[in-house]
Amino acid sequence: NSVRVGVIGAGVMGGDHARLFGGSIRGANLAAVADPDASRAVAVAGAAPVFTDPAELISAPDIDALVIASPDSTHHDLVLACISAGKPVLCEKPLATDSAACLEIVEAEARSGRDLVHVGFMRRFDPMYRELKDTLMSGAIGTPRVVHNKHRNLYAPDWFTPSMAITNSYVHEIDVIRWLLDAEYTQGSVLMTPAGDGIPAGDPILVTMQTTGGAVSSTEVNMNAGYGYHVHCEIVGTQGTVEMALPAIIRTRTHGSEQSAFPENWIPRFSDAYRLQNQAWIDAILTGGKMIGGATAWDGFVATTIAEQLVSVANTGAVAMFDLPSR
Ligand code: ISE
Repeated sequence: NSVRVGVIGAGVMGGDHARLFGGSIRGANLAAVADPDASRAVAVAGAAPVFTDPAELISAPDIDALVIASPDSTHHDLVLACISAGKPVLCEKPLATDSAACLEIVEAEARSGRDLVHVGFMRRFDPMYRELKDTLMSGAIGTPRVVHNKHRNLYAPDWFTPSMAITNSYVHEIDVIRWLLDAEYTQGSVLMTPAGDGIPAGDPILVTMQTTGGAVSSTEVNMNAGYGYHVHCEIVGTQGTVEMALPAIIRTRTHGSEQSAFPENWIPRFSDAYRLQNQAWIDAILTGGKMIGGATAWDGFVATTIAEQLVSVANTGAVAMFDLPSR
């Protein structure tokens, strides 16, 4: 019994999902890939057939479940098409580019009466984030007060717009901090840095947030850090702190210096997270149960609605007092 997965989008993420479903996920197989550029689809599809129209892939009778890894602006329509087809969908973040579109998805899924939609907030499955959460929940560091985050990319892709630092990158912290703390956000603000050295204004940014439990967070989102991909989180509690120890799993010493390598992007850093997330998604489909630990459509809505409100104050220096409807 194998779930026949169709992957939509053959870019960096679509390619990685295709590779995972092509052999690393128990109970699933890569059944097709769709991309408007057939040659890109062929490059990641292996022996699986390719489509140029994602709608055809979604409705194909021999496809059981879909992964959406196409550009952010296409997510809304594609997720709705999956719900209409009654097929489980794992959509890369963000769920949609604005909160109203996310809410439409939440409502369409509720009408279907099934848990069809999950969002690829894979950090929830990252062993390092999981250990941070376990340590916090054990009570070892007391009550959490501050969460410090670094979110650094080697360089911004050419299609990146300034607000995407929030809507496409910082959404990860929006999701993972509320998951770590089991709290919601009450207010937030964004500090911008000026343009210089060929890097546009507003890169890096510093985002500060207040949460319902009283803990605050600070996050540097840097799209052009220049040295590698680097995500780090430290939680300060009333009795101690806990943080990610290493950027890499090995350290090399030669010629009087010490080296610890940074990956080029998020795929090596979060490889375990993607694999464990995709496995949990397939396990839930096979058993007909709930996906354990995954982000729901509601979580996708929360992340986008908070991101949207931060973007609206980003250039003003004002504090956003978040408006989050009740579930
Ligand atoms: C990218 O889309 C991701 O999802 C990565 O995890 C994130 O670190 C990066 O900044 C985003 O652009």
